[in-house]
Amino acid sequence: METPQKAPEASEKKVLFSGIQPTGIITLGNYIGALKNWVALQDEYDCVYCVVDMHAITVRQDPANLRKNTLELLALYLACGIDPEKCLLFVQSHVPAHAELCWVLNCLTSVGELSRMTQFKDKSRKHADNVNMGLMDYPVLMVADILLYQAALVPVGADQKQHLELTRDLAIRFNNRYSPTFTVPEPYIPRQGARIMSLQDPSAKMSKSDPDENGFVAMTDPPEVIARKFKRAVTDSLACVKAGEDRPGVTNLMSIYAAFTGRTFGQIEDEFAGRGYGDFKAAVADAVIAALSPIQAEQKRLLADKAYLHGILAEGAQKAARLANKTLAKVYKKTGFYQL
Ligand code: ATP
Ligand code: LTN
Repeated sequence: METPQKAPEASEKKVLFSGIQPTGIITLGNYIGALKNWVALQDEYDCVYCVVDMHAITVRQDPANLRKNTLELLALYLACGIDPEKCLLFVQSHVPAHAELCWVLNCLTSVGELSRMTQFKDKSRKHADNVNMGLMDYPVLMVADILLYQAALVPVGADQKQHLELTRDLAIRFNNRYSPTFTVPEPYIPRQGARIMSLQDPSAKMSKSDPDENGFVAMTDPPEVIARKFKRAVTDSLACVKAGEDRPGVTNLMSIYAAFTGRTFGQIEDEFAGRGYGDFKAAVADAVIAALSPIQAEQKRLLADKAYLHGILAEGAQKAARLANKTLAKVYKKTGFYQL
């Protein structure tokens, strides 16, 4: 089936780029911090949304799972409301220019600046038996992703801020060393929900790799599991729904509730004045279930139509490659690679 996707170059709108790794579980944190905003921004920008499978292999992946997760993530993008007629959707490994630009950028990046990256240090600790070069080079591949499409805006969660700073640094470094080539992008980090915390340890980011499954809500969790996880969420002994720096558990639940109801913290405090955590947690769970149920059903429906999904990816790969190769050709020329 023909799946029309508009190429970013076809309009005057600014380009927006983002990606998520197909590493299996996608959490409520990924949704609130990233995906939800992708949907909201798709009319205002020319959006390019990528399934970053090359990033995923920086930690060990089972090949069959990686393949399965890639299509599931594409289906999730669509199920969340990303419109393939408005956005360019593709898989990173389908466009060789990502690895090619990464190589050139590697030669402009110092080992020191990569070894100081917070995510690299965290992941090196978590995967101490597999501190591979890809893990260290992860941010440079991300820089290549963004710069290839001349993106002006990159919607991500707060944990990616440092990687966006490197993106800006490398874009400016290349532009200064050669001549203006790359758009220098801005991060788009939501004011609220940029860092959804673990339901079990509100001092840690909600993460899919948390060994305690009660710490995260997966986008595919059934309603009863979601309800149970919120019921068990760690709060405090004050038993009053009020936000505060000293009350990270309740504040985190309020951020989640705010993301799905559009209410402010003040409104949430009024709504639950004089009521206990039991009521509040049930309301948060209900709001999350109401939002996720239709997404889950739609993802399932889409996954039954592989031909449709393949059509989107085939066309996406072609369009993405055309855009990416345009930038890469400029880079190769300026770098001094012999042109035929
Ligand atoms: P890991 O949990 O293994 O570190 P990750 O979820 O951060 O992985 P990705 O799947 O690539 O890695 O993240 C996709 C997007 O989700 C990024 O924009 C990231 O900033 C955002 N994100 C991830 N976790 C959270 C969170 N807890 N709160 C808000 N945004 C998040
Ligand atoms: N590192 C990102 C995923 C990612 C990304 C990107 C995000 C890879 N390439 C380009 C935005 C733009 C993460 O969220 N862990």
